[in-house]
Amino acid sequence: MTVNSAHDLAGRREVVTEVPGPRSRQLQERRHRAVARGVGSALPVYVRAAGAGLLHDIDGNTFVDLCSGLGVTGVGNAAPDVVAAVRGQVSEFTHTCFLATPYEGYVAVCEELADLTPGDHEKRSALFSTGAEAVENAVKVARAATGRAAVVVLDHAYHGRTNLTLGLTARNNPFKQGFGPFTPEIHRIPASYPFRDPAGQTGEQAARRSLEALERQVGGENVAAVVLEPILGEGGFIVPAPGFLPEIARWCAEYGALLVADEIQSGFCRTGAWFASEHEGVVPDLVASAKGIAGGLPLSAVTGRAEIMDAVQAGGFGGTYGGNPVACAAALASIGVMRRDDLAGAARRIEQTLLGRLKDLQSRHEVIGEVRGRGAMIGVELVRPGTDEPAPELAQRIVAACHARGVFLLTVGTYGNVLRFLPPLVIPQGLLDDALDVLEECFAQVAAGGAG
Ligand code: PLZ
Repeated sequence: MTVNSAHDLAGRREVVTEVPGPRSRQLQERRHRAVARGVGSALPVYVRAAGAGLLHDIDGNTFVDLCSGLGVTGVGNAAPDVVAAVRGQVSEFTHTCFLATPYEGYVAVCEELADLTPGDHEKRSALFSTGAEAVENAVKVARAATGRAAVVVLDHAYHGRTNLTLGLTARNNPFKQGFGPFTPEIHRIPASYPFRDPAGQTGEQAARRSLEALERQVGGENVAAVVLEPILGEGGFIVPAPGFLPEIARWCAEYGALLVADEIQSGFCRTGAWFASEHEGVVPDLVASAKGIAGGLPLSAVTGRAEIMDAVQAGGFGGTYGGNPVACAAALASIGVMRRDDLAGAARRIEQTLLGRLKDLQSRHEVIGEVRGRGAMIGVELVRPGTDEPAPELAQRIVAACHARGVFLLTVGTYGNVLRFLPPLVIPQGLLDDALDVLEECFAQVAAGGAG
């Protein structure tokens, strides 16, 4: 590969200034005068370059990346194949609008989606730019195809920040506060949250309890779709108890409601399979994907059964940028890398390393309530010792201590108390091991009462 990209920058974790460093702090001041307060940044170090598991900032610090730009750069940042495909495409044409004059890349991405998403039935796809747009369009499809209005979502769900998807999202602050009213006919049912559910409750029991309430309150025959994340992402990397997803799928089939899997964060090899629904053999009617699909370029999709997707009238889908040619080229290159380098296998290896090391850490620290997740999507839920009370301040202290030492990870979860491990799937083993060594030090330091 002749392309030069930051992907291949040799490097290791290195902190040479305070974090954030002086240049980042200067930029941060500039930012405060220009960028709206509502837009946050978890770690305000300004990035200069990024590669396969490393973030290089403008102060000369290098961080191990356990975030992947919120689960986007699974193939790595500036991945050489993606860079080459994007360069090739931008020099041919940057945009026509598929609604005006089409191009092959769009069709090819939809063919890949038909091939890769669960189920071997005939499928159709429509492309958009953001995850929220994909979810929003999946709801449109479900309503058009069923002629019903009600949409059912889970507690702890996150589906986006547009008005409809905020309505679907569970958490009020900071996502929804002040932004309502939201659209009607959204109904929320309890999720399966094994760490917090009654001991011994099976996934099927959790689903039955939620669905019985739904039948009483809404009526199964009024439900257009159940929209769910097969692994709850922003809600805290919650893996439902086995049997929960299959029971919801069974119920949807019984009532003629559609099962919409929001695989925006869990899709494209992230959990050790192409899509997380596969772990329980669930075949959703519609799949929303985004994030990992295109190596950092904005692209999203709704993929589903041909007859359901085609219930939408000609011209019923659109958007100026949906399926932009540069984003499609990036997606085709990213999918090629995932296939060629077996990144689902890579995610399973990351899972082994993370679960092994983190469960070992759990055996030594009472504040670790649960270690959970699949593939390269692993969460560590922190609690006050001897209880299941969330410990968000502790999570913040651990994360701050990691940042100061050059390991970039975030917290996640409804209660803000889950450490979030979401590394690029191509992260070298050495970097992952190093980041976990640092994490152990941070736990020891924080446990000993040290400052972050
Ligand atoms: N569905 C499952 O994880 C995006 C949110 C970042 P967009 N998650 C990151 C933030 O705080 O805004 C997400 C997701 C799931 C939908 C979305 C929305 O995708 O591309 O951010 O619109």
